[in-house]
Amino acid sequence: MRIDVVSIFPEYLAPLELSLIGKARQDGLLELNVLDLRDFTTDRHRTVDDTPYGGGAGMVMKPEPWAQALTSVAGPGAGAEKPVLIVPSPAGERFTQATAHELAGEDRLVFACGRYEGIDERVLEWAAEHFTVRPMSLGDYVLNGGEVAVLAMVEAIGRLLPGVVGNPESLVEESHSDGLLEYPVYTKPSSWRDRNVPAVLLSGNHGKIAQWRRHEQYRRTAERRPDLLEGFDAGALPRADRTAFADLGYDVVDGRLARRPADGGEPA
Ligand code: 6GU
Repeated sequence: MRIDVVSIFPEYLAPLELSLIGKARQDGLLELNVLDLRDFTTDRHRTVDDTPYGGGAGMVMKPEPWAQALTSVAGPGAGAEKPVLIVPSPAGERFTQATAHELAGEDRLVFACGRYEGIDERVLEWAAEHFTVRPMSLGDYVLNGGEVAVLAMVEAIGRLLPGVVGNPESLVEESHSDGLLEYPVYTKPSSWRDRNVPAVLLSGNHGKIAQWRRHEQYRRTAERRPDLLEGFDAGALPRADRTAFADLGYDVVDGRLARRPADGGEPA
């Protein structure tokens, strides 16, 4: 995979030289280029922003440097397929593990890091001729610019590329891989400061361990992220799992989980 990142703070992306992603680049599994948007300006001050039409606070990123930068990355020599242009923004569509998997299947990704109040909207309209444009948000909070979001998205995508994570098994049983939060984990010593590792994990009974872990996933997800359970596909679950969900206040309706109403009445 090839990734290009355009930013006015290229140094912000330096952590992508480290750890798993840095190693993937060294191993040739990932080609990653960081471009400085100011290198695509033509004025003496290397201006990238201006005041917003219609008034209001803050500054807006000017279209010309963006068009130059994006043309240089998408320009002739780019493959037949349009690269995906990801525009980090709190106003974007939500980036999830499913998005990471989807984007990990692309040949080319380009990230356009906005700062200030954002990029002139016409850039995104124009860019659709050369890219599949995807404004993406990490969640419902505001960052000062797209760079930190790009660090997160590139790591989430990069670790799914073949060969990047040494043991691919570790991608299977992790939070969000099956729509649930991960179960709690323990290591030696089995007793620490009067706290014992749950006995089932020492039992050697792999069926029992798998069931305990699944039920811990349910319990944790119900407590921390009940939104993930609403509509969860429970059609094929064993009876013990349905009972576990019933104990957590969820019924199975038409094969899907539904939170039992507080008044004990029928689910809507
Ligand atoms: Cl992707 N960008 C910015 N600037 N703020 C965010 C975000 C992205 N996701 C959440 N907040």
